[in-house]
Amino acid sequence: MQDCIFCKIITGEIPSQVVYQDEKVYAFKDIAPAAPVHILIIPKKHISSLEDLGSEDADLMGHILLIAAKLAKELGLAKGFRIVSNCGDEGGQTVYHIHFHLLGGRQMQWPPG
Ligand code: DGP
Repeated sequence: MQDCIFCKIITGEIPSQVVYQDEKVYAFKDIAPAAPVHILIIPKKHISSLEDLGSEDADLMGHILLIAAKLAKELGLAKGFRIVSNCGDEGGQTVYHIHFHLLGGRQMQWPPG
């Protein structure tokens, strides 16, 4: 999508620190890390947010979660980690290309802010 910063990151138009990619998924370091490990995992297909998912995206979402667990293992997050997807303004979403935050390397708190 033309004005989407994450679509521009996927194409390389905006630089990023990639940690993983395959034909369907791109994962890169968050520009403003909220934890020692903070990776964003996104589909290469533009989907605005969780509420825009269709049943045809079920395999893609499953794939993303499997990649998240694989990256957590590779990045040494053996003590635990958190996956977050903010949805909509009140959910705290600021970039409208669906993404999953992989956070780890410190004790997480609950409830989140
Ligand atoms: P959210 O607030 O859940 O929509 O998360 C958006 C995240 O995207 C936020 O943690 C900061 C990150 N981000 C925004 N712009 C860029 C960018 O240009 N590069 C990178 N690496 N991350 C970005």
